[in-house]
Amino acid sequence: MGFIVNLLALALMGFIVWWFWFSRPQAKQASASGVIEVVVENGVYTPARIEVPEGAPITLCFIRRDPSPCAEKVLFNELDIAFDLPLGEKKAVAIGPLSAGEYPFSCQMQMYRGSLVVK
Ligand SMILES: [Cu+2]
Repeated sequence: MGFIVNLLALALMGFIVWWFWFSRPQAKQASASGVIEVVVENGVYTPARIEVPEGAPITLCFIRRDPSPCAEKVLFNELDIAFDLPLGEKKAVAIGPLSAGEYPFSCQMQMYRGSLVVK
């Protein structure tokens, strides 16, 4: 009996490790056109980490699926950029070119969080 419990515990641990490993937000690279779609839903930006090459202009295309007011604004504090997201529509925002660095973005309450990484 104890053996089976141990086996179950081991399986559970394996599952948890697997879950944390694979559920980590994947960084997304900009396509050749420089357009990156970002879905705003369930409290997260997807992708939450966007990698772009230094010196290239990019367009972030936000798609807001979350009706809560929390999701309605996007702020790039370091870039002095702020804009509203219409619900259910695409909102394209041209950014850059930027110098290398990390530029966090968020909703006005800092619940949605993302990062634009320029390399
Ligand atoms: Cu918010």
